[in-house]
Amino acid sequence: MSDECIFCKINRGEIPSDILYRDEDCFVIRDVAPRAPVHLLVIPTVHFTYLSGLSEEFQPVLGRMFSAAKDMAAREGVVDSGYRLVINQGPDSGQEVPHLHLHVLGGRHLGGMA
Ligand code: DGP
Repeated sequence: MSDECIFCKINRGEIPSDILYRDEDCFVIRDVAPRAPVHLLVIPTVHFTYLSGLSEEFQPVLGRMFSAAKDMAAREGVVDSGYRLVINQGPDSGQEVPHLHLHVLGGRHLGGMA
């Protein structure tokens, strides 16, 4: 946990947010500035910024995040139309929040990769 991290504050309930899904490893919210009709964030409850900071014992957390993303895509009805999973890492990616998270984007044609 980080005292100042927005996503840790949401996890602790200090910033109100609709939690769409939660398990022991991660939770899911809607992005505050959606770039597609479906734009969810899958966020690990453990605070770390980069995949490179993830020790081996936390690797199952990544599996749980991808599983949550898949399940949420189904709940949002975008499995057949397709969706995109994005993890931004560091300045060149445009990462704004320094707490690892998985974007789930869908509901429109997303175009090519940047
Ligand atoms: P990234 O650029 O990968 O770090 O994406 C961070 C995303 O987090 C960005 O799309 C906006 C979203 N975001 C930032 N603050 C909040 C917040 O307080 N609530 C919610 N729901 N989303 C937030």
